[in-house]
This record gives sequence, C-alpha cells and structure tokens, in this order.
Amino acid sequence: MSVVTTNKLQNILEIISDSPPVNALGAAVRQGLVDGIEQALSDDEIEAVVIRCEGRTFFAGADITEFGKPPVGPNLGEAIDRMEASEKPVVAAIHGTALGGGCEVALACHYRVAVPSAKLGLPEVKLGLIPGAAGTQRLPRVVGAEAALPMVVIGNPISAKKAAAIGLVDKVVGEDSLADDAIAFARAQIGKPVPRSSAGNANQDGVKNPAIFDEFRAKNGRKLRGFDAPNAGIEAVKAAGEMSYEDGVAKERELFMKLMSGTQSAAMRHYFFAERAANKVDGVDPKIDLIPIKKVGVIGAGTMGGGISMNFLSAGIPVTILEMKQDALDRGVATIRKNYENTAKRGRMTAEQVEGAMGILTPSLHYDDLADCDLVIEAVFENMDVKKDVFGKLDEIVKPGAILASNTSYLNVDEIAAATKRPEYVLGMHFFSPANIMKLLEVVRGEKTADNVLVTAMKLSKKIGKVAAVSGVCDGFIGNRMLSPRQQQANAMLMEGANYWEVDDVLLDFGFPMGPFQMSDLAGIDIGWHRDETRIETMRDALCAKGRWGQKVGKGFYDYDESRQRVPSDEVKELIAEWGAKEGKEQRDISADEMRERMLYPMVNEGAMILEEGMAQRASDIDVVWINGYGWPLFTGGPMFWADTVGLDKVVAGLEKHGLPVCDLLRSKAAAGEKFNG
Ligand code: 3H9
Repeated sequence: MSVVTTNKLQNILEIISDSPPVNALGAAVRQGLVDGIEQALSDDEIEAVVIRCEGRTFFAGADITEFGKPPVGPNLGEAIDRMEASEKPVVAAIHGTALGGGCEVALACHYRVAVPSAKLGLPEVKLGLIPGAAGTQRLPRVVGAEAALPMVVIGNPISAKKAAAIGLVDKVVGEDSLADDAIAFARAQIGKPVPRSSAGNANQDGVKNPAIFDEFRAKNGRKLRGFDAPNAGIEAVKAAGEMSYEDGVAKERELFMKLMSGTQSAAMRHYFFAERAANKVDGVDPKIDLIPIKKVGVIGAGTMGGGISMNFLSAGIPVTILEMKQDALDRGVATIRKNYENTAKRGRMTAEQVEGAMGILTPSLHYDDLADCDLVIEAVFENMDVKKDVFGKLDEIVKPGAILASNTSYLNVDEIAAATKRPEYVLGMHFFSPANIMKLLEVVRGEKTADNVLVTAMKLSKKIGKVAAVSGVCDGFIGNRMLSPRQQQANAMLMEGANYWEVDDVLLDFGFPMGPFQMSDLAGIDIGWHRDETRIETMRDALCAKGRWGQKVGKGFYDYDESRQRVPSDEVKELIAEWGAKEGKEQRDISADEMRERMLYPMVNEGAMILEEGMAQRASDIDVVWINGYGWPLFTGGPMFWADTVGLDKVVAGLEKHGLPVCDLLRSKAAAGEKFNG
C-alpha cells in the first residue's frame, strides 16, 4: 500500500500520510503529496484539501537518512510550492510534532489547525542546518522576524497554544477530533481567497527594527559559540525581510547547501543517530519483558542523591530518599525544594508542579522503607567497603526482582554485585553532577547483569530525560577513563613550560566550555586531598597547602573576582616553575597545535582501547558520552567522529610524534584507511 492515500469526502479531499515511525518526508511521501495535490486540482468536485498524518505524529521533517545521498523523487520545496499555488484552500491538520520539513509543509498550506498537544518547530539547526524548503522565508512572513528567530536559530519546538498566539496556527481544535474539525474548518474556507505564507508581510518588523538581529545574536552568543548554522539562520531570517520571496528562497538554498556539505552538519547528523543507537543493547530483543519501575529508592541525600531523586520526581515517579541522620536528610530535602522553587521562579515549572514533585518524595532514616522499591540507587561515599556494606543490606531488605544500582564513578560494579545474592539485578547508573541537569547517564553492565535489567535501565533513562550509553566494567567507565590521559598530558605540559591558561584556551578554542585547569578549579582542587599542609608531595598538595582549593574559595589555578572571572595567578606560575625545575624537564614553548594533539589524541587512543576491550558497544556511544557528560563540542561529532574527520593515520602519526602510546585497534584501522564511525 502506498504511504500516502487520499480520501474523498464530498467536496473535500483528505491527503493522508502513514509512514511510521514519524512520517518523515522521504521520497515516497513527497511523491504521494505531489500526487494528492494533482488529484485535488484536477478533480472539479474537490473544493478544499486537508493534509494529515496517521500514527503518532504529523511529518517530523525531511528523512535524515536521505541526506548526503543522491536526490530521489520530487524535491520537497517544489512539492510544497504546488500546495501553496493551489486556488483551492489547503489545510494542514497537525498532531504530534510538525518539525523541520513537516513545519514547512504546514507553512505552505493556506491554513493550519492543530490539536492542543501538538508542537511545531524548525529544529534543523540541531542538525547543523537551516530549513531548506523555504521555512526561513515563509515563517517570518507569517509570524514576524522576531518570533521566527528563536524557532530558526535555536530550534526548540513551540506548543500549539504559542503557535496560535504568534499566528502560526489558525485554530486549535479538539484533541480527539482533529480529522473532523479540520474538514469542517476547510469547508468554511471554500470560496474565500486563499492566504499564502510567501505573500505575508509580518517580516517587516525586522526591516523597521534591524537591531533585533544583533540583539538576538548577543543574547544567545554563548550558547551558539562555534556553531555555523545559527548565524546562517539569522542571515536567512534577515533576508526574508530585505529580499523578494524568490531571492530569499535562493539565499536560503545557498546557505542550506553550504551547511549540508560541511563537516559540522555531518557531525551533528551523526550525533542524532548516535544518541538513538546508544539506547539500544546489541543482541537483546528490545521487546524483552521490562521490570516496571513505579517506586525508586535513593540512598544519600547529598548533592548527588538529591539531584538523582529530582529526575524521578520530575517524571512523576515516587522516590524514597534515605539518609543516616535527620539533619542531613532535612538539608537534602530542603535543597530539592529550593531547586524546584528556583525553577518555578524562572517560569519553567508551576507552583502546582513543585508541590506535585515534592508530594511524591518520602524522606526516611530507615532502610526498611526501601523494601518495596522497584529500583534502589545508592549515592553514598565512593569507597568499596562502604558500597559493599550498603549492597549487602539492600539485598536483605529490598524485595526480590528489584534492581539495585550504584552511582559509582570508578568502582568495580562486579565486586559490588558480589556483595549480594542477586548479582543479575545489579548494575551501575552513573549520573553526572548536577544530576538533575546533566543529560548523561552511563549505565554500567556488570558481568552478571541480566538483559532485562539493563534494558529496563536504558528505557527508564529516556523517561527521566537522560541520554544513556552502556559501559562495561572498567576503571572510570567510558567517560572518566578517557578524561584521565587528557589530564595527564595537560599536567605534563605544565612541567615542560606551558602556561596553564594557554592549555585551557586551546580547549576553549576547540569548543569545550572550559579547559582542564578551569575544570579542576570548578570541581575543587582539594577533593581527595589528605588535608596535611606539611605533607607536600605533588603540585596539587602545594596548591592545597596554600589554600588554593578552587573557585569556591576564590582561588585555585586562577584567581577569581566576585563575578567569577578568572585571572592567571603569579603565585601559581611560580609554584609551577618550581615544580617544573624539580622534575628537571626541559622548559620550552609549546605550540597550540601540540597542546591540542597531546590532549585529544590520547583520548582517541583510550576510546579505541575501550572499543578493543568491548567496554563500549560502538564508537558512537563514546561520542554520546563525551558530548553529554564532558562538554565535547557537538559540532565536531564527539571524539571518535572527530578523529575520523582528522584522519586516523594523522592521529597515529601525532601520537607517535609526541612519544605517546598507540593501541592495536587504532593502528590497524589507520593502516587500513578505516574510520570508527561508518
Ligand atoms: C529537515 O526537515 C530539513 C528540511 O528543512 C529541508 C529539506 C529540503 N528522518 O527520536 P525517536 C527515526 S531536517 C529519519 O526515537 P521520539 C529515529 O531515528 C529534519 N528518521 O522518537 C528513530 O529510529 P530508530 C528536521 C527519523 O518519539 C525513530 O524515528 N526534523 C527522523 O523520541 C523514532 O525516533 C527533525 O530534526 C527523521 N526526520 O521523538 C526531527 N526523525 O527507532 C527529528 C526520527 O531506528 N526527530 N527518525 O532509532 C525528532 O526530533 C524525534 O524523532 C521526534 C520523535 C520528536 C519526531
């Protein structure tokens, strides 16, 4: 059966797409739309058209899997121009998400009706692109440049209500009566002149007040740093006001094609599929019986435990949070409330939602209260004996069939599991701090972890808004394991004469939000310090002994002012020089290229070892971990994709030049001219 069918209802033609899972606008769908419109135009009995989709959503965009391949079938821009040109009114009936090309289809229709739960957006920028089927030209003409800018340049979808408020949706219709309401709406338009988005004039707001473009750029500068597509988006929206529609479309095409053939978009498209692939467990039937998670226990009400709890509370899953002492418990619960209230103050939650989340939180001082939890996550002190003790207790108390998870960031999950009589129900769930905000979840698969336990954790991660990847049991798992060689090289370069702020700047220029020494300052240099000011065995001991514990005390590697601006410190410079002399390393100038290679190539090598040992399922999982957990710039696609774009032979040569190890997998892939991804 064709993916697009038509249904004649007296004088109305419904064009219905049914192309699971998301009605992406692949070649067959585009052809179906063209055929449907032709049928409507050539049938004299038809006076109006409704375009709608079956399944979970209206068109969610162009078919991304077609990108980079030779074009097949009618092109989307031409297909939708035919709709707009029609003298018979064409109505888009929207449910689910009208995204990208889907939103462009809707814009080319003369009218848009949507159910209240629908969302509309142009998320192309998240794929390193701008809309390419005239979306940047039609949208500002309908809603104005000011309202179009965030949609095109940031790419977050908006609700049907908001869309109606800005004029993108003509009518919000019944949640369960979309098809009928759209037909009635279409009938009511018969005989009226059709409004065409391409002829709209709302775009003139940007011509009258051109400052909106620079203001928008300035306001969002930090968020957009390093990305090419947002600037192209601003340029295209501006052009929509300054140029004729035809010239604007040509401008959009030029910008779109340039982005499409560039590395950034390839990297971001890679990431789109990588994130989805990471959630899948190879060799396990995705339909495996899952363990229903209706109640979660969290041990520890500190920063980590509190943050972890919030993820579940926000998703409507009740949490029992356990502490050893009443005051620590009270403090933890108060922090959770404060965090929620701050979110509400910023308008991202209602007061009822705050109370709703707090209402399903049960504070407790007794392990017994965890007995009926379906999942218990411990976030206690990072020490094997402490963890084993906790798991031994949990094994006694928590009902059989429940999952026991550790939030450890380094420890051996198999050893922890061995403290229980149910190692198949034990795994690691490594959240990143602040756990209510950071997207990444490393799910650590123990040697004995059962498949359904693992898949339950992966599916649950999506429910609580996390991006998860599976890691095997190894020191530091995927993320921290790869951080270690980077830090080693950063430290080594200081001893050889590099300035630490230059080392940081190299990673900032690469696109990281901060460099290794800024990161140490933020995390706290004193973490894990022995606290004996007279015992100075490392440079870190020396920094700590001088009270340079990091940003929290206003000085670490850098000095910080009240607005937390960093300034290199003379005291630290001297200390480093002293330690460099002690190590007897030759002091020399180190170039930015060398710094970058020495920090990033060893990470690629470590990633290759992780793959070699089977600790990650696929190279793209490593990219997902580093992008979501450590600020690796998305526009490079993650460490492994980036290495592919650099060329693995070049990475190997770089490592050798700097006297750094090269593992077998990296060497053999480089020799064979292969890539990690594809
Ligand atoms: C565009 O439109 C360019 C135009 O301006 C110009 C044209 C000339 N294509 O995310 P899910 C797959 S650019 C192909 O897990 P959810 C996805 O890979 C596009 N495949 O579901 C997954 O496959 P699998 C602009 C797609 O319910 C499955 O569908 N549009 C596409 O969590 C389910 O996806 C976008 O950027 C696609 N467009 O979320 C929207 N979309 O099961 C991208 C999805 O094998 N899509 N798949 O892993 C989304 O944001 C989400 O998929 C959506 C549903 C919100 C729709």
